[in-house]
Amino acid sequence: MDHAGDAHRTDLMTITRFVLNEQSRHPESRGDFTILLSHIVLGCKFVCSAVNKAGLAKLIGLAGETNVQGEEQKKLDVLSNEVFIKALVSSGRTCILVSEEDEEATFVEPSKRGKYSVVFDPLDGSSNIDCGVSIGTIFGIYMIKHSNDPTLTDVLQPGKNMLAAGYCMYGSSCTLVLSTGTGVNGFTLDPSLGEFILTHPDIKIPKKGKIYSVNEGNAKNWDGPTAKYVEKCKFPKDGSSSKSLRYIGSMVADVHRTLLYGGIFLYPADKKSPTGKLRVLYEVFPMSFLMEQAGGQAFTGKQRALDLIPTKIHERSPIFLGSYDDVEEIKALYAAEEKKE
Ligand code: AFP
Repeated sequence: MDHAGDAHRTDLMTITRFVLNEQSRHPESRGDFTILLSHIVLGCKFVCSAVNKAGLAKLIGLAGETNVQGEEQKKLDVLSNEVFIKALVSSGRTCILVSEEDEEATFVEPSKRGKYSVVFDPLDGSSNIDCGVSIGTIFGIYMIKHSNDPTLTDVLQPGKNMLAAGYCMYGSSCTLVLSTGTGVNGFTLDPSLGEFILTHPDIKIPKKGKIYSVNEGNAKNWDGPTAKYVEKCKFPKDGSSSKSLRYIGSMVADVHRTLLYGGIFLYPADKKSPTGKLRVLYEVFPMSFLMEQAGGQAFTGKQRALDLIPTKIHERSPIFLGSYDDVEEIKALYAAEEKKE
């Protein structure tokens, strides 16, 4: 009998237990972060269940359409947003919420306010919903300075000031990847227990990868360094093998693969979108935070991504993130271009 294996199967490290363990290393902590996280986890479980039932329940489709009972249907991304906003407000630990779905930030009413602000995309990759491809929730958490007088400047902070970041991927399994600033850990939802269990402890991204991930359909509009980099991936001149291309078009899924297998994910600026497509606060920052915590890098084409100071809540930025050595290469190409100018 494999007693060691048994111990592993019976001594389950749930995400709550994991965060409580981390909290015990900070004697001054009063459990607020654990409470906030448990509300984020609740939102993820709800969205996971809704995504799994979407085809059956006809939750997909256009917001505003009516179902057979004559009730107005909500699109999954609209529904997910409502669930997260309500869960975060009711945690009593948040002050400002920025969601991809809402044009304006939500300022929590004073009686329910706490010291954290959460920036999030409740359902990223939503154009993939109708064909059942992996999608996800992305979030980042900041501590605010004055909870009695919160302002937008509390969230317009560089990503390096985040306390924690993570994503939940709704795919063949439901996986939550989290960093509280001391490495990256992955938890998989056990549907029979309804608990996220630690399955990927201390994730480290390979130093160099064999995969590049980019929407090549935009190639005609790329700038010089991006075009040169992708050319190098396909036709390396140093005798190394070409890299494989993998692109899902759902950032959570593309970044998750990059984190586990190594390689690089690119969403560059191009002539049509000079600031790229992805949003700084709830796409670029959380994913860059996780990459750095896993030993990789994240670069905007000009600077370290986490040093960027956003001026608007829905600001966009180009992003190159992944294995340390692969990002080093693209940084060198941008540095060479800058020297020429
Ligand atoms: P949608 O939410 O519109 O599907 O966009 C997804 C996304 O924001 C991100 O998850 C992808 O990495 C990226 O856009 C894909 O963009 P392209 O379709 O332009 O490649």
